Amino acid sequence: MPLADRMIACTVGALVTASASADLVQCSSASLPIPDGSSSASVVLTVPPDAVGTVQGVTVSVDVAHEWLGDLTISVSHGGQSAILIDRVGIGTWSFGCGGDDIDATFTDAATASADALCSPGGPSPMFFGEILPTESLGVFTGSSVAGDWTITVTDHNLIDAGVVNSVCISITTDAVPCNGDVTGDGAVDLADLNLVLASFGQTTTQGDADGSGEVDLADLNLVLGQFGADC
Ligand SMILES: [Ca+2]
Ligand SMILES: [Ca+2]
Ligand SMILES: [Ca+2]
Repeated sequence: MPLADRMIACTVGALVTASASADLVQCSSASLPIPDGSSSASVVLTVPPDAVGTVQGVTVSVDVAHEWLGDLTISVSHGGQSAILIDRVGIGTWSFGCGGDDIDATFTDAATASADALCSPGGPSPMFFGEILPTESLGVFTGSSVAGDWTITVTDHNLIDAGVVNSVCISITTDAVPCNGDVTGDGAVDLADLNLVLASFGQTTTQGDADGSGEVDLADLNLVLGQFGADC
């Protein structure tokens, strides 16, 4: 059996077990002032309309400088759905809510810590850090198209103490099959891609180099086989 055929035979298992998800990350690091007192600042992260796949999971990373976190409500919206990340933490415990400074945290349904639990007088800065459970589940976006605008809105509800959004990132797990196996660039992973990889096998070339490593080898063959049949 030719070498390439033997490699196909032993790697074809990848076709069955290949991961069927991909992460898509969109960020903004533009500094955005948060108007003080019942005003909002919004960051719009746009996933291009040609992005394929539906949402399997979402996390939102937020870096905010603000001297009185109890002033703030932060929410994320997309495709007619929205979820609140924090909502005036500490209101009910203290008259003006949590008096801590700054946020550098990732909101994820997988977290166990709540923002309420992280707020303590004299606590660290940033007071909200690490992974934080959002007030409302980000699962509301599951099943929606990944494409389109994802809007993170920060509202300051109380005069005195303003702040700035330093950066925001949204990380989306999709059910789209990764498509770097489309080495011919025609929008499908099929026999033509397999043939190109095999024709270039063992060579230092960009032709058929699915993973961009500079040479065509077993890793590239596995990528094509793992994505075989995908529309990109
Ligand atoms: Ca304020
Ligand atoms: Ca192709
Ligand atoms: Ca390669």
